[in-house]
Amino acid sequence: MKAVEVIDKLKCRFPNEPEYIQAVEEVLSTIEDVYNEHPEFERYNLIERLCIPDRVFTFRVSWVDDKGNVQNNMGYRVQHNNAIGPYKGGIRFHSSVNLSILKFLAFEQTFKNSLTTLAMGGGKGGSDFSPRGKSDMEVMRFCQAFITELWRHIGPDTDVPAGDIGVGGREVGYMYGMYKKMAREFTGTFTGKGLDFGGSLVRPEATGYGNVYFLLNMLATKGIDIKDKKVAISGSGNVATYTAKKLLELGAKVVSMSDSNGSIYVPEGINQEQLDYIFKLKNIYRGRIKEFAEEYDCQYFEGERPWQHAVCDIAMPSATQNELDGDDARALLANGCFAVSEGANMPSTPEAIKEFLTAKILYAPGKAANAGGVSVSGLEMAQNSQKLNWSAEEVDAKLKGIMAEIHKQCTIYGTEEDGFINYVKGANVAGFMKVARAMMAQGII
Ligand code: NDP
Ligand code: 2IT
Repeated sequence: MKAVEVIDKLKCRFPNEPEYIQAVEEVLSTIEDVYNEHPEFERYNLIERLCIPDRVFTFRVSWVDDKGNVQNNMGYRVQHNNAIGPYKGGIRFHSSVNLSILKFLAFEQTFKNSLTTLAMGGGKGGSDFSPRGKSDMEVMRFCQAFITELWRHIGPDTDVPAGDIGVGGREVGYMYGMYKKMAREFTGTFTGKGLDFGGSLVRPEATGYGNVYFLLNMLATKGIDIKDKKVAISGSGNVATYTAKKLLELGAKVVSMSDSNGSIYVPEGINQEQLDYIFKLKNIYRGRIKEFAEEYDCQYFEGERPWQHAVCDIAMPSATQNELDGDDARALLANGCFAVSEGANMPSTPEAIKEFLTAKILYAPGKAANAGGVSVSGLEMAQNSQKLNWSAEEVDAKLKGIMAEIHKQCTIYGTEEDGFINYVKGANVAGFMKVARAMMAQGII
């Protein structure tokens, strides 16, 4: 396999899907050598079968807003690969959602889920519907309309959706309710459910906590303590807020958070009361991060991300894809940043990744660092199958164990001659090998 040739062919076939091509390019460039050590992979044209999703569902979602107007959105589900388990991955509701973004996310999810050690294939879905500014009833009607189309394609052993940007506990609850009604069954077809109806303890916290656990594993390779380290986080949603919560617990200083309108900068680090305010602001009042700056009289950078102005030791991008570019990476490095651990999926552009790898800092790609969320989703599926609930301590201990195992796999496949751990290569090769072995064993299907 020549990675450039595969990519060129994909570009011709899918000319309007830049994020999908970007994600595939990143993986293929790092697995090319390992792939070519296995001529049997090439005989089975494994690479194309792994890059192109098994199937994609596209549908119209029609719903009625509070004024009585009929609204139409697009709905999608990408079932990418189920070689090692049922399709598994979140649902994203955001105005920017399109097929390219969901195909990149489903592709990434396949490798991420492989790394988790659990039996989950990769998928992703969503809509260009934005819950922001909508009433509860509008969100409910939209979720119900979305599921009346999607329900026939999902199931506890077929495809198990969960949350992502714009989809939290409220949206999962509404979607699960409608699914249950249509399918006439109460099974673990969604994860991230409420605790009263099959949800797992620690699932809301899992992505943020898991990212901090992964970071601790990385820091341990250099004997660095997290205490008093300055951390810049982007976003102020599910992943960002629980990342901040765990960091505060461990004595680190969270100096920045953001939303799509701008970022706050608190050089001395936000305190617990201020973090509680952000939780309420984002989850109850659904307000903007600017209101934090007004409440606590701190610096606010309208329309800017944290990377250029927040002086930090560690960066944890936790908002969205391509939110940290080459200039941002150079600014972070110039300010002394020595670790980047990605909460979001593909937040760093290829140019930024190159900067981090050239500088040989600790750099963890999302598919390794943010795998804690889907891992606890896997644990939720296991609890649902057994009709049992595990304690928070039990789930948290398993999460820590899984993140340590993912870190170990990255070091096995990513350690270079001089001892530098290339986590990008490590995660891609480890994730790929398991899926590849399973696909080979199952024949051409
Ligand atoms: P939320 O919807 O809870 O929060 C998203 C945050 O990112 C908000 O602060 C939002 O700001 C900001 N954001 C979203 N889109 C943009 C944009 N285009 N530009 C700037 N800021 C933006 O989502 P999550 O916290 O769940 O997800 C964040 C990231 O983590 C995503 O990349 C997701 O794929 C990834 N992830 C999530 C997991 C999970 O379990 N939830 C698991 C693994 C990864 P605003 O409010 O202004 O829109
Ligand atoms: O990107 C992700 O891993 C998620 N949004 C979580 C997926 C899941 O199924 O829990």
